[in-house]
Parts: sequence; structure tokens; C-alpha cells
Amino acid sequence: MSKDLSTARAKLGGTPDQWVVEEIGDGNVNMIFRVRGPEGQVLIKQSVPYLRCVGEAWPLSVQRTFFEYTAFKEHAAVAPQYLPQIYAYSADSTCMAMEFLGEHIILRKGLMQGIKYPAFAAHIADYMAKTLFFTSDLFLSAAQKKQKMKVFCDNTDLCKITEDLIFTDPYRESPQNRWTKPLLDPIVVSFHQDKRLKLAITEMKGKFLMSAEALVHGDLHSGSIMVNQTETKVIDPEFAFYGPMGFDVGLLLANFFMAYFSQEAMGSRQGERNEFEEWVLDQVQEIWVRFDQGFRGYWDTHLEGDYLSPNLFKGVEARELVVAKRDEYMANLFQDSIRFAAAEMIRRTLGLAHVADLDTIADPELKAQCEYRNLKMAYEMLVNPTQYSDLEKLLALAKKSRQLKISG
Ligand code: SR1
Ligand code: MG
Repeated sequence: MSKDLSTARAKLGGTPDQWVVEEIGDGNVNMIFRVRGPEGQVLIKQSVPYLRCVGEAWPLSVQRTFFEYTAFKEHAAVAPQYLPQIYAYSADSTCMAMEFLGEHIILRKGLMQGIKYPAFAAHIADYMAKTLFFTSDLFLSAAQKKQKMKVFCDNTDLCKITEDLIFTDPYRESPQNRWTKPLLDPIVVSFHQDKRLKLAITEMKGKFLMSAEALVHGDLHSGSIMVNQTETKVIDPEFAFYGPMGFDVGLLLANFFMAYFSQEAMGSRQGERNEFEEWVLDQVQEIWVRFDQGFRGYWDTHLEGDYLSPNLFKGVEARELVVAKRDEYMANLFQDSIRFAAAEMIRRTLGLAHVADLDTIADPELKAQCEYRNLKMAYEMLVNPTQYSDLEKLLALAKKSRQLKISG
């Protein structure tokens, strides 16, 4: 563990009495400080023994900073260009010192302003293909992977937040749930009574609990990514653990769908809105296509883990069988991704933690309208996932859902 503060000191320049510290965080979980020195800035992220947005009433292990630091390290081994630089970590003060990303903004804020990021889809697809493939049994030996995995088994507090907030509360009565009342009351009642929906979400909760496929970021929404026109930086991996690959892919795609459904409310940009909506949906396509290509590429060149034993397939059929297995793997990963996406879309509308794209819509009727479309699409994805086995069908569903009216 690196307690060496020399890099952070050098970035700031001057002496500590010249440094100015300011709390700048607005996230749910941790405290964020900006430190300004004569020569530059450094970001300090600190965990307190409770959830920042609730306070001491919701205790939370400060060990989350260790998991975040360790996840950054593991992911930086394969995709450093998409991560901020980490200068130091201290378990004693539960702090990390890292690069201050002053020329980037949170992707969600950019999307809400209608800003396009031409390099983003290629970057994030590459980030996901690398971090998911190279931390899985497809690349690592079973022993290597289990060594890494055991470190993250202790990240139980943060996993429990996800288990409750994504996979449980939105489907039952819970004091933590909130939604746009009274307009969404009927759909909330219908979700709470829907057996198919409850079975489908239970299946996904099972995958989240039981499928230790790769070191996932664990909270890869558009608030966990900072961008500009040329760079993409993934931040906040404190929810990281060995979980299902589709969880990261799904959360990301879900946040693009929610950006899509919120566009109607972005009134000041009416002229450009349709074009931006199209761009947002195009990103879903580009992200998946590029991710799929990247992942398949690593399968071809780096299938070195214990997943596929050498000489299992022999002779002329060998290549054919490996390719068939790869196709099946990717098809399953797509199915998982759309079902996890649906879970994210539902919890961001009916659960505790919403997204600003939808939540800041001032007109309650328009807000409910946008959220209703989001919920209807998510319901389809979760309950009838095999109907959307290819991207074209999924995008067609988004466009169809976009036309729905809350009464019908
Ligand atoms: C109570 S914490 C709520 C949410 O914030 C984090 O960013 C995660 O998405 C979590 O589910
Ligand atoms: Mg976060």
C-alpha cells in the first residue's frame, strides 16, 4: 500500500501552509476534497464510517476505500489510460490522493447538456473489454483468479447496498423507495404484484450473488465516468467485487437509455433534441458492438486461463468449436447485460437512488411520462429478454417505448 505522498506534494508545489482544502463532493457515498497548491491540484477521497448522503444513521465500513484503491490498481494493470492516476492510499486515514481531473466533466452532466463525446463509446468499450476479460477465468489461472477474488469477498457492505437497492426494494414496499406520486402509483402497485417480474429480478439477484466472473467496477453509471472530447476516465470503483460481467455493461447501457428518455424534458434545446436523442441511442449500439469486438478479439488471442483446457478440442473442428463457444458466451453476456440494465432502470425510478437526468425534470407530468416510458421498456427487457437477443430489436423497443403515453 502506498502511503508515499511525494507525488501528491510535487503536484501541489509549495508547502502545506500554502495549500487550500475545500470539500467539493456531491456523491452519495464518500467525502471529496480538492487541494490547491501553487503549482497544481490534487483530489482527496475519504470514506467516513457512514453513508455520506444519509449520515450516521446508515453505518458503512470505511474499508471501502481499500477496495476502491485495490480495484483501481487491478484495472490499471490492463487499462490505465481510462483511470485517474492514484498517488497514495492510507488505511489509517481512509483516504486516497489522486489526479484532479480539472479538464473533464461527469458524463451524466454532459449528456444532460446535450454534449456529444465522439471518442467515448470506443474508450468505454475498450475499458470494459480489457477489465472484464483480463480479470476473468478466460485469462487467469483458477489459482490466480481466486487469490484476487478473495480480497474482494470482504466488500460485503457495498454489495449489500446493491443487493437491497437494485434487486430487492423496488419490488416490494420499503420506506426507502420513492417515485413520482401520484402519477406513477398505478405502475408501482402493478410491479409489486407482478410475479413474473419478481421471479425475473430474483434470477438477476442470484447472478449478482453467485456469478463471480470478473472484477467488475460495480457501479458503472454515467456519474462514475468523467469525460471530455478526447479522454474518458472511470472513477469511483468502491463497489468493485468479483461479479457478473453483464452488471457493468448493463448499468452503463441503462444510463444511456435513461438519458434518452429524459431528452424530451430538455426544452431549451428543442431544435437539436431529436438529433441528440438519436446520438444517445447510437451510443448504445456503438458501445456494445465495440465491446463485443474487443472481447472476442481477446478471446482469440489471450484465452490463456483455466476456462479452456489445452487440447480439449482437437483436429479440424477445434477452431469451429472454440468460435461456437465464444458466440454462445457473448450471446449470454448480452442477455445478462440487458437484464441488469433493466434492473438499473427500474431502481433509478422507483428505488432510493435516482438519476439527475430524470429526477431534475421540473414538470411532474412530463417527469412521470419520461419515467413511465423508462419503466415500460425495462419491464420488457427483464421479463422477455430473449425477445431482444439482438441490438436492433432492443433499440426498436426503446423507440417504441418513447412513444408511450402514461395512460395507455
Ligand atoms: C445509498 S447509496 C446509493 C447509490 O449510490 C451509489 O452511487 C450506488 O449507485 C448506490 O446504489
Ligand atoms: Mg459512486
